[in-house]
Amino acid sequence: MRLMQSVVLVAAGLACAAAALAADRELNVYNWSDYIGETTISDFEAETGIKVRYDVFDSNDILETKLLAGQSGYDVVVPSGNFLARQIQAGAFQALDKSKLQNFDNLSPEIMADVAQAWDPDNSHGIVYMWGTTGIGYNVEKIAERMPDAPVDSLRMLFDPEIVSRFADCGIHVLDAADEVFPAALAYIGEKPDSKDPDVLRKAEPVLMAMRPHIAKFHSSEYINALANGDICLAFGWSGDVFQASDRAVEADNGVEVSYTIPEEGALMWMDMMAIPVDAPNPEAAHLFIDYIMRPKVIAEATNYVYYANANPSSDSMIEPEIREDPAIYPTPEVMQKLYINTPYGRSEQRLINRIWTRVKTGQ
Ligand code: SPD
Repeated sequence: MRLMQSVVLVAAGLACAAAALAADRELNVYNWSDYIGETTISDFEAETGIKVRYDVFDSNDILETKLLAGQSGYDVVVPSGNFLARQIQAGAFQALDKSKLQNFDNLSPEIMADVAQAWDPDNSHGIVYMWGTTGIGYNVEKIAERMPDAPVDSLRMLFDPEIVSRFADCGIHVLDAADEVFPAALAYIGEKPDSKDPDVLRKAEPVLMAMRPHIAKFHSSEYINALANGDICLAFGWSGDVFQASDRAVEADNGVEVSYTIPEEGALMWMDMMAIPVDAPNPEAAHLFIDYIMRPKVIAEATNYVYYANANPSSDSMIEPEIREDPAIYPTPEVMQKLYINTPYGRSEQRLINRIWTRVKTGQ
């Protein structure tokens, strides 16, 4: 009997050890959709023997809800800088162990200094994954048919009711991202895009309400295929996603031409940051993965696939020239002048924004 008990205990112990070992060889990544190289994950798995569970989201709000509830089960997540900043404050992340990030020095010191100033003091919790702008994606032919002199590089395309109404019949999508649409509406009326003044924030509501009747959908990822297939003609969306739409249309050889512009009134420049949740099951593998992503070849392949800029200048020579030299992807200093960043809203400003945004989306 005693021998039997010992055998059972040993077997249970072995099962636990095996489970722990398996967990050690697993990594849970939560990233934006359409935002990774074609073989990035499989290459990492082949090199390290670590199995990756890779899930995707298309909204900072969704990621934040999971993170702040705790026990998300993720080892690496990728919030944008403004969300990272308040999630650091909320204690959602563990400090990075830089001794495990040998490739940290590949990152642009200028960009990391900007990140430290805006969102992550000392760069202690986040590593830039990729970055881009929020602007205007459009179907060249359908827009020209409806308005030959359409101001395609202006926010008037969305916020001037006379203009946006002309495109309602061919379909318009707008990001479901209040933290990006509010600043754009404020930039349009000449206010500071990142204003936190409630009186200024309230001025966005009539601008957004005037656009509302002409919008088919507020959604943050469907517009890629919708633009590519010619199902919509205008989107307020993310730079690389619009370029992917253009690429998909070319691949499909369907005669759809998609283009992207940075509005002359200004555009949001955002950065998405890799970070490790405080309760990550496998922080060791998380550091390995983040370090892997910072390799010049790995991040260059990702940039070449998804058309988003990265913060790793040592990857530049491996980036397709048509991408590296496109000022809508890697903005020139002149274009940079037009870009702004956003910082987190405080609790009461966020409540105000949420209330207005719900009214805008429901049209009430
Ligand atoms: N399809 C990938 C899109 C990545 C967009 N991140 C944008 C965050 C802007 N705050």
